[in-house]
Amino acid sequence: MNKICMGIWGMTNLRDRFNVNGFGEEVGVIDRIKKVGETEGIDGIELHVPTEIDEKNADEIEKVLSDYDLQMVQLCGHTWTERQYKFGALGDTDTKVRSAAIDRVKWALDMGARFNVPISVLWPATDGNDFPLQTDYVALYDRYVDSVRQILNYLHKNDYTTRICIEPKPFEPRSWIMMGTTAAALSIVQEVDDPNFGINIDVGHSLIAKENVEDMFSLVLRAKKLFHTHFDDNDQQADCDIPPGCANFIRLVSIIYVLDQMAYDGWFGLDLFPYRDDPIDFMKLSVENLRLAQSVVDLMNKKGAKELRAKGTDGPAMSRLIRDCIRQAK
Ligand SMILES: [Mn+2]
Repeated sequence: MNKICMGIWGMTNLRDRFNVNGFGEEVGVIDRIKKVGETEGIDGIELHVPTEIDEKNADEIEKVLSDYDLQMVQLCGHTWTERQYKFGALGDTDTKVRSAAIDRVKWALDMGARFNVPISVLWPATDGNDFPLQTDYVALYDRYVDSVRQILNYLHKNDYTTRICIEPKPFEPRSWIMMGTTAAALSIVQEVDDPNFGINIDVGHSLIAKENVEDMFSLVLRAKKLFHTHFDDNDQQADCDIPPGCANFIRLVSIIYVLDQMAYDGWFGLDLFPYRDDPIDFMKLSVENLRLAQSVVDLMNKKGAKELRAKGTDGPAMSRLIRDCIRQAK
């Protein structure tokens, strides 16, 4: 069964642009990891260099991970939380900024090697545009791909086994973020064509891009490039990061169905932002919904879902099957 891990960035006082002080209390990194460890059904964490881990607290983090039998699943170089990354990072026009971003990702790989981290995400948060024609996207892609190649050369030179994933998102913080759709990210991944370079689909990002999520999962899985997942849900208006299955449970079932069909054996990551709620409750609800969706899919497999899908002509029958399996699943 796929293991579940939690991104610890959402487990502290969260701010939005209308309340820059947040509605909660600050929680330190070690205490956040302990909360993950105390939550049944979660076996790993995701975090960022250097905002959540650096050389100063790495020993302490190593100890607490060991105490709670947690794995560090994803370690991301933070390339959007500082002034220098205002207009971009791996694709920035300023070579100094671009070098700093490349070094930041290398730092995440070095730190990750110590923890045997399987995944490192690249999110091009500030590489994009706000104004029409502000950004030369042709040149931006050239610079971004060059940065990725430098990072992959470093990875192979050091014999690191970490797999790097682009996580596409269409907008926020910029009005538009480069390669903001799943297929756009896949086109860059296929251009670079490296065994350690693939995709992390964040369900919420795909939803705000108004994508057909089951199509996108199928596309990336078919290309053997789905290295990681971020689960969360929203109503396709904003990336509000509520637990998976809360806005649309049938959609969660359809994602899990495709993952099962293609024998995805990676992690189910949780990228949640409980602005007004308890992070532990968000994690529990996520585990419940993911496991329920998996039970529904198991039942669907037993009741002939594959045969129903084969011709693509049985929409109402499939809808009844999903409904009945949700009723019966435990
Ligand atoms: Mn995410």
